[in-house]
Amino acid sequence: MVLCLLSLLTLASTAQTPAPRPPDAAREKRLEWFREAKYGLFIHWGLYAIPAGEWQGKRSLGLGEWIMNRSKIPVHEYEKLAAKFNPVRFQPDDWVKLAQDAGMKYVVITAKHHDGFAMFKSNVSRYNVVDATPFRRDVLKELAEACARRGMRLGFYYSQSQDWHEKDGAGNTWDFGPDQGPDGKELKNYDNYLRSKAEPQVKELLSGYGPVALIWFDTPRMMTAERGQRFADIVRSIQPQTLIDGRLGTEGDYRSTGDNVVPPEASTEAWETPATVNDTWGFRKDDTNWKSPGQITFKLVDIVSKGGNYLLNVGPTAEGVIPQASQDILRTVGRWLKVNGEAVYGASASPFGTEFGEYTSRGGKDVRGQRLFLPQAEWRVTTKPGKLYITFFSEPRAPFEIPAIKNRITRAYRLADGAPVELTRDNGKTLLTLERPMLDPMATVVVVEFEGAQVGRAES
Ligand code: FHN
Repeated sequence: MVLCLLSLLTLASTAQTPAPRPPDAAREKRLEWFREAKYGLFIHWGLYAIPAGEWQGKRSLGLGEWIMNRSKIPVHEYEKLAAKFNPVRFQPDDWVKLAQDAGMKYVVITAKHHDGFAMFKSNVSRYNVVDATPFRRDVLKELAEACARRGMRLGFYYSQSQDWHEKDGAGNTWDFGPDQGPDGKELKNYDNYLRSKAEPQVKELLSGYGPVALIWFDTPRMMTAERGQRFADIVRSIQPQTLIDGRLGTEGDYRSTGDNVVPPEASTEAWETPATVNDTWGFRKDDTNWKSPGQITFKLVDIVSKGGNYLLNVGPTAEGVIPQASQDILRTVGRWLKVNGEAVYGASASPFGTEFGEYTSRGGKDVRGQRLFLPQAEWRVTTKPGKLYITFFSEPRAPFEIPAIKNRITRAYRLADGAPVELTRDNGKTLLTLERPMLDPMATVVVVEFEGAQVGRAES
């Protein structure tokens, strides 16, 4: 509990609410499905699943997919993993089915992570799953086909800047020296890497795998506006409807927060939090620090109540199996969503905000030197025309006071079973009395209906 509160504290306090961007009709159109979807499955899968956090008998600390960097593995050694990559238990339909059972509406898989290995057949580099492994199957093609069969949107993660396999890519300092000198001068022929590998591979992804929901760029090192624009132009010219995330290095379609960071306030701008179920993205055999279904449900509703999307990660093993613990957690949340999804999909942010918590008035700073935010986690609110969805994560003090609104409240009921919830009015306040114990101790949603479509805040 203390740990949970601490992590909420740090996460909530790191994000800054950016200035809103000018409206852009074409972008808003592209974003329609994304704003409705709210919840997606991230998949980090690559050669790093083989060492799974251990190199030459030694535990390699950090994220599973960073093992090449953390253990300073030379390219000629790391490359040998490709000859061992044979995930015979890979069942793309099962993966998509898991996402569906979990209530997720889109899938994003690592097409190429920082290690430079392509999980798809590429004509640009033979360092790919078809040409360099005994498996010889185009993983992305099979997943794209399974997604098409099951009506699931699919996006690709592509590490545009860091490529530790290439002498001119960013990030591999142990084989190829630093990317930049102390004065910032570039020491590698970075544009050579971009033009000969990254840009053509992004073209391949947009040309050979059907409709691509989004490209998830990451860690934009040395990404000048001009370089970023080259990628944006590729995306727009091949698939104009494909979304670009917030980590290209130039403006994307939506804002990506830091990893596992949930901002303290709501925003009308489209945004997404990428997050882990345990601590790593790529599989590590020693990482069993799973978040509970209740924690995941809270994070999902918290994010939606602030106007964002939740992209939650799994890290399949080298055999092609998504760890059972993460499957179980995701499916438990999925069962909750089956009953309570109306409060999530297509729902808008809270009109209130007081329930998120508050900045400390004592001038405290968090570990990053930013104003300290003290989050509250008892309840969250999402909205649709004529309705407020109040999700309780712990039993409210009876009676619960609905924050003041101008609209007349007409009725209240539990979303899960439609049972009426008692409403009383007292001195201009509207109070809810929720039966105890709460119907679902993990999270119980009460729908409050009001007159008119949009809620108007009133002075309390
Ligand atoms: O370095 C990567 C990391 O491995 C992982 O892919 C995450 C996912 O958001 N992105 C980078 C760190 O922010």
